[in-house]
Amino acid sequence: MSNALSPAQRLTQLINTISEYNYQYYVADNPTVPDAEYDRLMRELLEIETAHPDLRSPDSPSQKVGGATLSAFEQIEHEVPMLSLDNAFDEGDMVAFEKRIKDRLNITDEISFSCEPKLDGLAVSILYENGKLVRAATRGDGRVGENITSNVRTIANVPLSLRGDTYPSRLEVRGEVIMTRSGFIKLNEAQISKGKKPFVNPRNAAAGSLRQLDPRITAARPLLFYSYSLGLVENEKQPLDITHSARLKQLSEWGLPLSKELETAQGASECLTYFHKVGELRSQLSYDIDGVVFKVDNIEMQQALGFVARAPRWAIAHKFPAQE
Ligand code: 5U1
Repeated sequence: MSNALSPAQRLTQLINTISEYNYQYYVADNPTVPDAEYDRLMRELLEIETAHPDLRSPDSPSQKVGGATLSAFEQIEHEVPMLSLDNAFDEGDMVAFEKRIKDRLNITDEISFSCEPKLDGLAVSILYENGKLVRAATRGDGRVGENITSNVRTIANVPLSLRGDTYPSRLEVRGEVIMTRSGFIKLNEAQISKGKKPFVNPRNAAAGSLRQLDPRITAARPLLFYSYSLGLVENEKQPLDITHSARLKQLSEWGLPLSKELETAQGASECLTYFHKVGELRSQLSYDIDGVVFKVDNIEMQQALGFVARAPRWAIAHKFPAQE
């Protein structure tokens, strides 16, 4: 009997291998394959798909190039609203934030916070059903956003399929789409050389790139996505962790990218240390940030604290002074 794989079998093998390399590169920050080998596998995959178009699947890495042009963006109602954040501008605001939480929960113990950079991009919600990316939407007004699925599918570090088999059957992941500073500079050089108007900053460039009706244009733009929370969760196969920080870590195990600067801190004083540390790092990061976000790490405490208007009582954005 021959050991040769059928085109369908080889294609499945290539999709799995390339998806794993993408995970190692974008999420685990541990590139495991030389570019030349990656390109060779990608070429082989494209050759099989060209020879057997019926075998082309929507989760193939080849589908990152962008599909058909849209005539308009459809409106999508978020099943779980996308919230915004209250701001803190100084140490006093942070101390008052912690005090409000302790008073409301009637506790004196130190609160554990998840500490995250506040990426200066566009908030996006991505829905996975049975591990497959089925929909992505902008935040819009928090209740209704725009369907930008075709564009989000082209973002290099957004997995089209989740890893493993422990993810809930419906899982919504929220985060920020950004353009790196180096990608922004290159894009603007290309804009200028084509006689086009340059973008004002990476945030505007990311926003403009996501609002393209032709996903092939989005695919050519250097966008990245970083997760910061969960939205809708249905039919968990295993209970979700009881802390926000562990839930984020779980997202990365399912293949979703996280920013590297995530930490936890005890109390407002450690939060302020994190604020100053990330402030020092700010100019060296590959993307723009406009502050840091602190979230009560314990999910039960988050639930007990609830919301005021559209902002949770359990989170705050500590903004950096505006930069040129
Ligand atoms: N890092 C981070 N950015 N950010 C923005 N976390 C985070 N959380 C947000 C927003 C609007 O909203 C929470 C209420 C989920």
